[in-house]
Amino acid sequence: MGKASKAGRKKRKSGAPKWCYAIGIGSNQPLSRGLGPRAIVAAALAALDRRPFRLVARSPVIASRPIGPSQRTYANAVALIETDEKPMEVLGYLQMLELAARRRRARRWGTRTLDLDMLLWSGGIFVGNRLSVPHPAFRTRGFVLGPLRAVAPRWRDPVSGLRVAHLAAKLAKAKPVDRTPRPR
Ligand code: A4P
Ligand code: MG
Repeated sequence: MGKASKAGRKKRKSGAPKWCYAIGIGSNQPLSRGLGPRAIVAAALAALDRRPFRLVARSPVIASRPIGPSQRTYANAVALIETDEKPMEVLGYLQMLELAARRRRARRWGTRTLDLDMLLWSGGIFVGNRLSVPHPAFRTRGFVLGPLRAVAPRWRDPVSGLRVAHLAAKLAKAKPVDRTPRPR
């Protein structure tokens, strides 16, 4: 972002939100006939701009090839949000939004109407029973790093010490052929 890492590091003005989070959004199953994955991602971006969140940046919505057992193309995006809420509280809100999208946790990496992952937090590292931030897999996924680079290229991963743009370049180098289909 520049923006988010600055938001994370800058001194807090009174009244300014405490924390900045990068949220990964994914969908590869329609909710209904008129509400497909792209529309679900757009609705999630709108929901992430409601209290207690403020949306500070959003990436373009991309179409990406599924990783894992599911066959359907995903719509993916990344949102930067500001809030006073701490990581466990934010996880609670994210899971409420997933539930509202009628997500059923059937199998790991299965088809899903809406998946919201906490990728990065301006507070650095968080490890709990039900939550690990940074998201353990974010460094190895093009569908995360591409959109994340669009909104937060300079945000430094607190684990590797590398900036998002660097992680994205490393991943692209490791996988020189981009097989991600173009957005429809
Ligand atoms: N949890 C721990 N850390 C986090 C975190 N940083 N953010 C816990 C969110 N949740 C976190 O997640 C299982 C549990 O992880 C949660 O209850 C929470 O307490 P889940 O969303 O129910 O399960 P999942 O999403 O099936 O598993 P997982 O391992 O989170 O999968 P991912 O990493 O979300 O991957 N291919 C494409 N192209 N695009 C995608 O978006 N997504 C997945 C799912 C697979 N393939 C994909 C995509
Ligand atoms: Mg998930």
